[in-house]
This record gives sequence, C-alpha cells and structure tokens, in this order.
Amino acid sequence: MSEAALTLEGWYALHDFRSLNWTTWTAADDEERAVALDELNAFIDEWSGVEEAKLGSSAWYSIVGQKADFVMMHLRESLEDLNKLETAFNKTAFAPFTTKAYSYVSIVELSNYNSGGDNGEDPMQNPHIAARLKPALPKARHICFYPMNKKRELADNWYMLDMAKRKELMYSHGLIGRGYAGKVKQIITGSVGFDDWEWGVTLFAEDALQFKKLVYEMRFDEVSARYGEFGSFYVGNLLTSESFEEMLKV
Ligand code: 76R
Repeated sequence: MSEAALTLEGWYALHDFRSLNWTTWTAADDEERAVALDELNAFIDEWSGVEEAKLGSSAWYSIVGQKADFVMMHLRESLEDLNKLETAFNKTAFAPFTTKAYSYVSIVELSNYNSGGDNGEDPMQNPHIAARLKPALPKARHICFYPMNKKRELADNWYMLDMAKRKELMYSHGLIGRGYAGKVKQIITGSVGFDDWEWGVTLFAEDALQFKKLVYEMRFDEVSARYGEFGSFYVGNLLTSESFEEMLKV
C-alpha cells in the first residue's frame, strides 16, 4: 500500500453560492427591500468582528454567469460554526429573495509533499504554517473556485503512486505555482469525506486573467495533465455593501 501524505488542517470552509430571485425582488416594495438589505448588512457586519478575534474569515463575491449570483466564502473553527452561519443567513429577511445555487464543504489543508520533513518541531507552532491554515481571506478584486479530484483509474491512479514519485510530481506543481507569487493567492481545502470532490481550489487575484494563465499552465504539468479531474468553475468580483446595493437597485 502506498503511504498517505500527512496533512495539516486549519479552519473549516463553506462556499455558499446563492442566486437572486429577481421576480420577487422587483415585486417587493421599497420598505421590504430596505428591511431585507438592513438585515443582510447586519449579518455581513458580524464577519469583521470574527476576523478581528481571529476566529475565522469571510469573503463576499458576485459570480459572473448563470451558475450563481454571489458566493459567501466562510472559514471558521468548526462545522457547527459554519452551520450556524448558513442558518443565520437563511433567517434574514433577505434570504427569501435568494435561492440556493451550490455549496462546498471542506477544510483548509496543507500536505507534506514539499516540506523539508520532520524536524521534530510542532508545525502548528510555526507562524507561517499557522497563517496558511487559518488565513485572513484577501479582499482581492476577483475570486475563482472549482472542485477537483486526483484520478483513480487503472493506468493513472494517483493513490497507487509511491510517496517519492508523488513528491517529485508535486515539486513540479509547486514550481509552476510559485511563478504566480504576488499575482494569485491559492487556498487548497481538502474535502474527502465532506463533499463530492476531493479538494476545493480557491484562487484570489487582482487581475482575473492570471487565473486563466495559471490554470492553463498547470494543465501541462503532469499532476494536472495526467491526474487532475475538475468540476465546475465559478469566477467573480469582490462585493461591498455599496456595490451589492448598486447591483440590486431596481
Ligand atoms: O503548499 C505549498 O505551497 C507547497 C507546494 C504545494 C502543494 C503541496 C502547492 C503549491 N500546491 C500543493 C498541493 Mn497547489 N494548486 C492546485 C490547483 O488547476 C489545477 O491544475 C490544479 C488546481 C492550483 C491552481 C494550485 C495552485 N495543490 C495541492 C493539492 C493537494 C494535492 C495532494 O495532496 O495530493 C491540490 C489539489 C492542488 C491544486 N499550488 C501551489 C498552487 C500554487 C499557486 C502554488 C504555489 C504556492 C506558493 O508557493 O505560494
């Protein structure tokens, strides 16, 4: 049996995709819309306190295209916290104007493929590792999210490769990724046992074109070319209360 990679886990993640019900939104009167927006803003205002207390982080983006209209991405200490958040949103007066589009449950993950090996230190005490496992989500202009698997086919089975081979392949993957330092920030979340794919990939960038460049370049790398399987891609733009209100103006 091949050796499993050792993984470190940080905050639990929920990507909560919603669509707007324009029919009910445009049919509502001004007061109903104002109450809905007030309750939505109160819900969102709570996120900054959680971030300051270092108990989690949230991000809010519109989604371009018909798969969803916006996504709330939450990182929190536990699955219970994530559950409370989605329920709190569902209880706002804004929620009836939305429909559920998609969701993804996972946990921030780092694996030991490219680490120097066991040096006897507790990795959780390393501030760089801690910051990657419990990251403050960047308020970058754009987000890109997609789920993925590593293949388990007879000829190409990632899980049957020995550790040394997987390390070698992941080294090359990391090299390509590092070429995008400063342009794309990636958060890899593991979802084996939590959701339908094995990982969630969340990318943040000021220039959305860098998503295409990075993902395309990786397609030629063996880890993705041979072993990667991908779900639907969601791409969008940073939201603020102001830009969301602007989007909802009827
Ligand atoms: O964590 C690290 O920075 C060390 C190197 C590294 C690992 C272990 C790394 C670097 N990744 C790792 C693990 Mn990655 N990554 C993806 C995708 O679209 C595709 O083809 C794949 C989707 C992107 C875009 C990306 C970007 N990575 C993983 C894993 C877990 C694998 C496992 O355990 O089997 C997956 C699924 C995955 C997928 N990766 C980087 C990036 C970038 C930009 C980097 C460089 C980070 C940096 O050095 O700043």
